[in-house]
Amino acid sequence: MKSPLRPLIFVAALAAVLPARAAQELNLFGWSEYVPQAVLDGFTKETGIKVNFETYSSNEELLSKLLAGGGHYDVIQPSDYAAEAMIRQHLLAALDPAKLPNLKNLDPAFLHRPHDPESKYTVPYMSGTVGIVVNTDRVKDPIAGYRDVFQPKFKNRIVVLNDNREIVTWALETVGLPMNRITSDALAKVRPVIASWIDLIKVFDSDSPKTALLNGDVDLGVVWSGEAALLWKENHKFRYIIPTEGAHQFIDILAIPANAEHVDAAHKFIDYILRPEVSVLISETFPYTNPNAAARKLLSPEQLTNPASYPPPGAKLETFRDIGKMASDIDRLVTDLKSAK
Ligand code: SPD
Repeated sequence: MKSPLRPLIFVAALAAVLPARAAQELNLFGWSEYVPQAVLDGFTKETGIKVNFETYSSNEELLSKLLAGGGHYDVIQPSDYAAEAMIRQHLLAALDPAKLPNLKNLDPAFLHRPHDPESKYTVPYMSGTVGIVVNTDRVKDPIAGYRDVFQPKFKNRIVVLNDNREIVTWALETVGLPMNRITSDALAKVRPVIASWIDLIKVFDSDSPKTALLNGDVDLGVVWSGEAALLWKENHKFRYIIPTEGAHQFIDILAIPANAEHVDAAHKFIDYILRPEVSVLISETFPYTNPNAAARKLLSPEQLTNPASYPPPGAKLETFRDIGKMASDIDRLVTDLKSAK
């Protein structure tokens, strides 16, 4: 005979399993071409936590989605300056170091940086630079800086990142203005420079700018260092150059949004990424500068001497800072100029 308590027992049992099941997911919002699928699969296999992965191609895309309240993410991957803006706007949760024992693997040089002076909200993922790539089979002129790239003779032979802050920064560097103290006067000064560049560019691509170079669609580019490192691995004819005017160095980080639902799973994921063997897997697929000292010890001499992954000491590099409302002025400027092309 059926027990009258049976439905109640069923409901109680269901309630007991539901919270556990809810925690078996992690919503990750990260850069495209940056997190190997093998890393996500390895994490799921070990923890049983399913990773729902969405990607973006710029910090501005990430910020606008978060500010519009779209998407509920547990781990995000902004760059240093975007994380700084998020901390200022109370959009990030403080991390629990007790849940991140692998923090010890990080090179201290990547911690306590201006975007997060106490390293309270962010963990470095990878670092890199933005520089020039030249197909030396096709371009025989000496190329040292932005002025050498953006010449009328290279019209329709250039790929650049589809990133407004980057483009404006190269123009500021070219005219000798600072990349972080941006004024309306500075933007007015670089406007004609950028307009003339836009006329020369064939491809805007932040996801995979290497593709146009590999296909032979273009011969020069201004790209992320990790993309240049992959080109170098493919063929040493693709030379990476830190522009003489100076270059942007970025630290992309992992962080937990203040409204994250799966905070425990998020810590587990970040700690998994900090394991040396997992970090090495990331470097093998996307060879940026690895901030994990324990992982770096496992990299091959070939990886460590890739000139794009590890730029020469003494290169003139600077990181971006949060520039507040000037960010929208930059967006407007480049968007206007592009639409006038
Ligand atoms: N495909 C991964 C690219 C990561 C670039 N992050 C740096 C952005 C700085 N504006």
